[in-house]
Amino acid sequence: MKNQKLCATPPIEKEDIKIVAPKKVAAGMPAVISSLSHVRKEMNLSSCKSTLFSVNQMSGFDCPGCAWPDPDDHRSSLGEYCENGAKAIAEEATTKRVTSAFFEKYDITTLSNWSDYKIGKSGRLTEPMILKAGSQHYEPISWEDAFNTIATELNNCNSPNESVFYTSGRTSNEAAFLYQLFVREYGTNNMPDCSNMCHESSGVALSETVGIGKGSVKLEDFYITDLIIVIGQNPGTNHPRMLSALQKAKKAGAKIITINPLPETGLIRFKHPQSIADMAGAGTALTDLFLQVKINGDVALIKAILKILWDKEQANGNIFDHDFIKKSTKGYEEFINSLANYDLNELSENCGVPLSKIHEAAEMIADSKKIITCWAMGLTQHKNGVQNIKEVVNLLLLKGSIGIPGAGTCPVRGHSNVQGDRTMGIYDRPKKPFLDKLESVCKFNPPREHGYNTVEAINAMHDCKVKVFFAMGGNFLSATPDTDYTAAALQKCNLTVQVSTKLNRSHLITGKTAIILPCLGRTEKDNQSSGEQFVSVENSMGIVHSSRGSLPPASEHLLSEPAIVAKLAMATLKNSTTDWEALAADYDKIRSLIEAVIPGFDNYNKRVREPGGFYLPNGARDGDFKTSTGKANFSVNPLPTHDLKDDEYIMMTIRSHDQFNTTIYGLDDRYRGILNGRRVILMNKNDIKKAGYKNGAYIDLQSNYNDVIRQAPHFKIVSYDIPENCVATYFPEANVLVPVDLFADKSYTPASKQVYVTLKKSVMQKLA
Ligand SMILES: Nc1nc2c(c(=O)[nH]1)N[C@H]1C(S)=C(S)[C@@H](COP(=O)(O)OP(=O)(O)OC[C@H]3O[C@@H](n4cnc5c(=O)[nH]c(N)nc54)[C@H](O)[C@@H]3O)O[C@H]1N2
Ligand SMILES: Nc1nc2c(c(=O)[nH]1)N[C@H]1C(S)=C(S)[C@@H](COP(=O)(O)OP(=O)(O)OC[C@H]3O[C@@H](n4cnc5c(=O)[nH]c(N)nc54)[C@H](O)[C@@H]3O)O[C@H]1N2
Ligand SMILES: [Mo]
Repeated sequence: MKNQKLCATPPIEKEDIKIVAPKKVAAGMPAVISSLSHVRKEMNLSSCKSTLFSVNQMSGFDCPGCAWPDPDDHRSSLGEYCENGAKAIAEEATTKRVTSAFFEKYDITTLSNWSDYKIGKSGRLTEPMILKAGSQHYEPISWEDAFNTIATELNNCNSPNESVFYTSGRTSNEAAFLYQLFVREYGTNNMPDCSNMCHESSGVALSETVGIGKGSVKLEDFYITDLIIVIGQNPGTNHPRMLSALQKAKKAGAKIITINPLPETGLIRFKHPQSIADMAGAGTALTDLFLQVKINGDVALIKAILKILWDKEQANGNIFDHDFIKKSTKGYEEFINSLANYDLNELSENCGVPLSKIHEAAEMIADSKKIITCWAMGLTQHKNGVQNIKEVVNLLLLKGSIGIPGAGTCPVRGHSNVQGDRTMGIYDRPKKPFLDKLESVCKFNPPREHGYNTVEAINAMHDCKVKVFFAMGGNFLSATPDTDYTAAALQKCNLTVQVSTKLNRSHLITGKTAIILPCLGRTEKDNQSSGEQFVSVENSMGIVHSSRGSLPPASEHLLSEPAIVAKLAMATLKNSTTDWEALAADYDKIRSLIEAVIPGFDNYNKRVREPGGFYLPNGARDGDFKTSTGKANFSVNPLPTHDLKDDEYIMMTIRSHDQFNTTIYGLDDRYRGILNGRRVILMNKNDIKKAGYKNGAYIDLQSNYNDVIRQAPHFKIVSYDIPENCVATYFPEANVLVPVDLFADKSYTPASKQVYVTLKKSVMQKLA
């Protein structure tokens, strides 16, 4: 098409969105049918059988979907199956290919005007490609030339800090460790990662309060707990295998409280796709009490619950665990006194949950000794994301519900190895003990000053302080906030490099020169000169286990991520003390190095070969809180306030059922009943009426933050069961509205769940 412009944001397309009633039960037969149809479209039958049957088996590969753990004991013969896991596998194991002929045919402007769905469906990348300065077409480049081009550009920087090395959370422990070693030998800590946009708020809050930035529970704790609180998380879509754990917990007598602005189907009722009884019957009701909180009303809601508990404690005693509070915590007095500053009715008004329901929740909590709290992006991606989580910790500490079996913190991670990547040292603010160890074992002086996190990296690029941007996986452009600003930032770099499995928008909005380095995925065999290799990953509960692919690689030209890092290091570093070639040839050698540097990996090579892997040490799990005070810390967290103007709404950007972050599997959000399109805005029916719109009308969205106006046109209004003044759109379509300077205090996590927006009637109504 003529006159097209390079398009950084998902383009508006002709669409025919259909709205039906939200589903009342999750999984069951429709989930099986949906996943099989994805698998059939992408894979051939024999590879489909061998992959789906070996996913998450003790000797198979780790599902590239989410980070929910596998059962320690029994695993079903059909793989630890889940609908969205199957889609993630089909996406990677697709038989479609992006070859050099593809890039000859399509220029980057044309491709950038495709939807993310269409871009992703192009297939697997097959050979290294370069986009030369000023060119519209990628062309093939040899691996050697690619590494030399990158090395030259890196060595031309005035300082190593003029380059940025991003990581996305699918990268294995072995690749991540080598990658950070290379980056630090090169000389910078500029290692932003997807975790900065994800659970960084959890890491900061948990480190300060309980001394470890990870969750404290094991899967088996779910089966002996009294109460599970699921807050700010949609497991039915994003962690479907968690529903089987919730179902098992319910059958063992646990109660479940759900706290969410939306009545998410997965939390209401569930049919286990591997249980014949479930499939034939009505399934299991999961949630006992649903608290429909306003967006960012969680601190108000928890404070209200805490106040009621405190009243009960004063009246009857026996509600708080005073032995635990005395022995293991700090800051109780100050915290409990701070509750007097709040009025129960005001808190109820503030969070949008009626007092009667808050009393019910408090009653359930009062009656429970062992409580597990699960959360995800609904808590972390707020200005007060860190404080949201600290308030959750306050509740657990009062009840003594941490460091004992059946109780504790459960931040449910996103990417399958995002937790492991951080353990391996992918961090812009590495701790001194880690750097000291790296220095003594690897014999070089690692940089000591902090590097850029994701938000800082975008700003630095925008300020022309960065010449080279290198990404180990992910889709930086589309995952980050403020898409137009980030696009401009990336375009100021001399060189952008993406190590990727699939084509995405970050390959199209680039620095002056761009390189694609195609790599092996999880599902594929990894042969190195010493023989076939496997990698290892750490799941959400701190279990490290192996992952071994079984499919032939998508192309003979692919390299593994560890091999890519090693070859880049050899091309770049002049006097490296590391034997890169040996490490890439035999991953056991990488694991030995990890064992020497990182605590908890003793006998790594032996233990990772044991079925199911091994647990990493976790102080909070054992009641040993390694904080600055040596105790678990209560905290006083202010109530966030929202001064919405009459025409303003607070918007959360969420995932549909048919996507993995920026990878769009399909156009249906089946559970929410939104089919065949993604440019929708979920809105309360009273708000629609008040604003003078009709359900189904098209509006343009605008956010105005610090006097910068950001726009996203053409969203269809969908009347939905969401609190008044709150609206929801999908990520990444609405990322263009998320201000780069609106992020959580301390963690820098972009506040993508709390963007103020206004609506305007769209000049374009339905596109014909
Ligand atoms: N299939 C699939 N699986 C995935 C992913 C995927 O995209 N697709 N992504 C992976 C990744 S990286 C991650 S981090 C996780 C994300 O998993 P989730 O955090 O479950 O994902 P979101 O869609 O961002 O959902 C946030 C939930 O929080 C609610 N919420 C939003 N704001 C608030 C609030 O202020 N308070 C409360 N209480 N709730 C709120 C929303 O209604 C929604 O139910 O999933 C991982 N797994
Ligand atoms: N508005 C808004 N923005 C958000 C969020 C939100 O809720 N709202 N969520 C945030 C969260 S929680 C996260 S984690 C980030 C995600 O940010 P990213 O991790 O950067 O994004 P993904 O979409 O997961 O990355 C997908 C790409 O990874 C590549 N890939 C897949 N598998 C592999 C592999 O094995 N190796 C390599 N090298 N590449 C691979 C493919 O090319 C694919 O296109 O987005 C964040 N952005
Ligand atoms: Mo995430």
